[in-house]
Amino acid sequence: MTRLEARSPETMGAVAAFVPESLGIAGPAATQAYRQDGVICLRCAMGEDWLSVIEDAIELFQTEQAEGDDHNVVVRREGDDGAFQYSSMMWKHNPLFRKVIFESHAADLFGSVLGTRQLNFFYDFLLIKHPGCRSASTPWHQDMSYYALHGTQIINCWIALDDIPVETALRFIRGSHRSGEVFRSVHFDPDMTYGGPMEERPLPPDFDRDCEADIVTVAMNRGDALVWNARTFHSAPGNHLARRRAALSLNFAGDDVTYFDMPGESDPPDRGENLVEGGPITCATFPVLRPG
Ligand SMILES: O=C(O)CCC(=O)C(=O)O
Repeated sequence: MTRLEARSPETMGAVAAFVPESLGIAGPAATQAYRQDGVICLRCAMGEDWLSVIEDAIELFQTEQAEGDDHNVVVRREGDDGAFQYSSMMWKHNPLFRKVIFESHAADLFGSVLGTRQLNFFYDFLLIKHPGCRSASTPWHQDMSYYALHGTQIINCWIALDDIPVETALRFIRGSHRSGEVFRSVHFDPDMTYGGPMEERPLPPDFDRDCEADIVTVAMNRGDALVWNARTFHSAPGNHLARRRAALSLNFAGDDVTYFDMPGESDPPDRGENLVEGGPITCATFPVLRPG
C-alpha cells in the first residue's frame, strides 16, 4: 500500500477524454481507448437533471439512512479537518438512487463502453472526501481484488459530483488491466485489513516510487465520469482543499462475468441470492438492467 505522494500531477500523462456521441452512446473512439488504456473520461456524462436527483438521493441517505447502515463508513483521522465517507448498496433502500440506476441513460451510456449484450448492475458506491480530509488518500488498488466475481467485463463508472482539479483527482496506471493479474485487496482505512485467505495474491506495486510507471490523471467538472476496468490500478490523494470532493460510482458487469465463491471477505460484502461458483450473477441484488 502506498500513501506517500512521490509524484506531482505535472509529471503524469492525461486520461483520454471524450464527449459522448449521444446521451446513451460513448462512441467508437471512447470504446477503443477504454480497451487500450483501461480508463477513459466521458465529459458531461450526467446533466444537471440527473445530478440534482443524485444530490437529493444523497440528502435522503445522509439525513435518514446513513446512521446504522453497516455499508456506511466514516473515517476521520487525527489532524484532519474533515472525514472520508463511503457507502455502498444504497439503492436497495433509497428510491432516488434507484431512479438514477434504473431510469437514467447511465446504463446505456456506460454499457456502450463495455460492448456487452447483457448488462447487470453490480453496486453503487458513494465517496465523499469532506473539506480538509487531507490524509484520506486512497491506496493503489484494483477493484477486482475485492470482488466475488470472475470475468473481464466489469466497469467502475465514477461520476464527479464536484469540480475536481488534478490535485485531488484520481490517478491510474494506463493499460494495467491488460495483464489480467489480480493483486491483493488493501483497505481504504489504513487501520483495517481484509480478513481471508487470498494472501497468495501479491501486494500492489509501489507505483508512486516507480518513475517508469505510466500514471495518468485528469481534472474533471461536475457531471463528467471516469470509466475504468476493474483490473486497472488507481489511487487518489486526500482532500486538502476547503471544498467537498464527492463522486457516485456505478458499477456494472457484462456478458463474461460469473460468480466467484471467494474465500474470506469481499467488497461489496453482499453475495447475491443463491449464486453458485462459475454461474450467472443475475439475482435480486445484481439485477439485469439491459437483457442480452
Ligand atoms: O475517489 C477515490 O478517492 C477513490 C475511488 C476508488 O478508488 C474507487 O471507487 O474504486
